[in-house]
Amino acid sequence: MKVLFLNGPNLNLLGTREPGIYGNLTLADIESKVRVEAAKLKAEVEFRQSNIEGELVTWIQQARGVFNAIVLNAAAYTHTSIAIRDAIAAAGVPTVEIHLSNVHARESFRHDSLIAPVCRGVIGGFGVNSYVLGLIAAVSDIECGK
Ligand code: CA2
Repeated sequence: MKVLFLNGPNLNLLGTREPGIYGNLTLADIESKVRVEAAKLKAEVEFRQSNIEGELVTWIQQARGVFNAIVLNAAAYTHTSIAIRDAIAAAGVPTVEIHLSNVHARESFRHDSLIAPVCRGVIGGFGVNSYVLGLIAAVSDIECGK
């Protein structure tokens, strides 16, 4: 079971700014917590982050046949990117959309997700636990589909 975690723009700044919204943990701290859960689930995880939409699109395309699932925090591209939506649909790799914050409790422009319709489901609002829950959802979803 191989799960690819993809992180979108500005998530490299986690732990350095806006702790009130996104918490104090860095992306490396989050990855460590996910790896603890992955070991329990006997899943292999890979973590990547990019500020570039096209790089995320390429990684989604390349995941086909290599990863069993993608857990994706597309950050602001969640609300804007038809290219990422099309890549998820084309790759056919089951994808879980995640968010640190509860986007529905924030500005209205964050309420819509262009990628949610092509994802298996959406988890948000639980901070670092959204990542851990995303992994659990991805692994159990794949196991159920076997
Ligand atoms: O809540 C989430 O995980 C988001 O995907 C985060 C995105 C935001 O655009 C989405 O609406 C919800 C923003 C990520 C920016 O991360 C920062 C981290 C530290 C300091 C500044 C930005």
